[in-house]
Formats: sequence, C-alpha cells, structure tokens
Amino acid sequence: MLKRWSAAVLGSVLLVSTLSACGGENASDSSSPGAAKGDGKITMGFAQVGAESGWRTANTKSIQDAATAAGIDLKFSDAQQKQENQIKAIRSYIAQKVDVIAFSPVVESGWDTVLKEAKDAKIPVILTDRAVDSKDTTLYKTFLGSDFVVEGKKAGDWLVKEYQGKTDPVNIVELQGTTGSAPANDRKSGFADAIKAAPNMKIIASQTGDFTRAKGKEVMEAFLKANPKIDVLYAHNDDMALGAIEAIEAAGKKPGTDIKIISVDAVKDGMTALAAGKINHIVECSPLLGPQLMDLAKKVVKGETVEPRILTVETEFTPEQAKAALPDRKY
Ligand code: GYE
Repeated sequence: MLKRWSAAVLGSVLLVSTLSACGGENASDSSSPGAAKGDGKITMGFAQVGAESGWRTANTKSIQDAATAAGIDLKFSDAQQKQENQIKAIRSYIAQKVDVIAFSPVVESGWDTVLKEAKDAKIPVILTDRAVDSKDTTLYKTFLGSDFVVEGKKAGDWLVKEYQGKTDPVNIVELQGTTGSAPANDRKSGFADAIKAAPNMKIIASQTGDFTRAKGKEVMEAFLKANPKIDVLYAHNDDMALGAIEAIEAAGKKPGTDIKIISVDAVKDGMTALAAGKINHIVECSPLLGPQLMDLAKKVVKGETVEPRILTVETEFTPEQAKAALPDRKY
C-alpha cells in the first residue's frame, strides 16, 4: 500500500512538472477541482446500487439530472446489487482521481478498506441513501438520506392504530429488502418495535425479496402456500408489494381486503395500487436526493465542513391522499 502510494505521489509530481495539471494530488486539491481534466469542472464518481426498483430508477434520474444542472461531470456505475461491483467502481474512481466519490452502499458492512483507500487518496466520500456501519466516521464526509428506522416505525404505528381495540391474533408476513442493507435492517427493527404495542400482532414469516417485484412475488407465493391465515403483508418497498399483489390475486384472494398491505417508498406504481385499494398504506421514502447531493459535493470539494447526517423530509399516504397526489407525482 505504502509503496503504491509513494509511487503514485512520485508519478503525480513528475506529471505535474511536465503537464502542469494532471496529478493525483491536484485532482483532490480543494483549490482546483477538475484540475485533472484542466476544465475547472468537478468530477463525481457515483457508484449506484443497481436498478432493482422504481425508487432506484427515480433516484438515478434525480442524480443524473442534478449533475447536469449543477455543471458536475458525472461518472456513473450500476453495481447490479453486488458489493464487489461497487468496490470495483469506487477503486476505479480513485484511480481516475475524481474530485468526489458518492455512493449508495448496497449493504452496511465491509467498506472500511476501500473507504480508507479513498481517504488516503484525499478524495472526499459522500454516502447517499444507505448508511455503512464503519466505526471510523472520518472515512466519509456526510450521509444524505432517510431515517429507515423511523419509516419502519411509522408502518408499525399505522398497523397498531388500524387494529386498535381488536384482540384477535393478527398474522403478519414480512418481505424484507436486500439482506444486510441499511433499509432492510432498519425498516425491520423499527416495525418490530412499533408492533410490540399490540401483543396480538405476530410476524409469522419474514424473508428477503431483494427489493424486486419478481422476488416479492416468488416469496409471497411461498408464504401463501405455507400459511393458511395471513392477515397483513408488510413489504419493505412498493415493488415487492406489487409483486406480492400478483401472487395474492393468483391465489384467489383480494389484496388490500383479504390481506392488508403496508409498504414503503410511494413510487407511482405503488401509489396507483394504493389509490385502487390494493395497498392500504404507504410510508414515503424520497429518492430525489440529486440536488442536495450536488450542493454537498461542491461544499466538500471546497473543503467546507458539512453536517454529518442530512435527513430527507417525508410523509405517509392513505388511499385518499394517494389519489390526490398522483396527478403531480413525478416518479
Ligand atoms: O426503498 C427500495 C430500493 O435504499 C431507500 O432501495 C432505498 C431502497 C428503497 O431498492 O425501493
């Protein structure tokens, strides 16, 4: 590592002296963003999770549009929900000496080594959407995104209220997001905490559907086969709920009536199902992080200090509210 670093510094010194603005040190020099290209423009390397859901597609569009609007050169990669692909992408951004790296970590653990490499290369890192569990918080500048524990809690609180005064057992099945991801871990724990308030509520089955429609459908089919009495489905995102709705209908049951459904995100397709009464409640999670991310990138590249955690403002939707919001819903 040390050897490689000194070789890189030496290389950059040589290049700087011959080409004047093309070195490793210069690329991350706060006074000269874009120095590596010589155009003064900030270059951001963004390592996206994948394209697993409507939320993710909207998030990618928000980031790409905001980069264009902010005059930031964006290098974008899609990791197809695989941590090793994200690590490769981040390493390539480090090698390309971008000014700032942003990424949405697919899972929470296992980032220390690559984050340390970015820090050693003096490239600031911004976490967007999903968090990491690294103990060393100096490995990144800030986190921009939602509080997933609060989202899970909102879902559970709604359910407890919905069944208020009733003491019959309520059998819940849960479709978890990607195993090991911050939203899956936190939405699960927030929900579990909230339903403790109603001792008749029980999670009878809980499995990952990887945040996708196809997996949501497949796992719901298995839940339906194994459990004769399911009262409620809690899905960690709309896409899995939409897949599950197909499975429920194929089993001859009515989603939203025979089985109540709560999900998280509030993307257009989810809101449409909510307005149609097939989903009963949605907790919003905003994917529109692009503009804030670009502002933060400009600040950290300048060397300004930013808040360590910036939370997104979000609401919840009933079927009526979904109907009202749908005509203006952009994603
Ligand atoms: O809820 C889900 C997506 O990390 C908040 O990832 C995001 C989640 C979102 O696949 O739909």
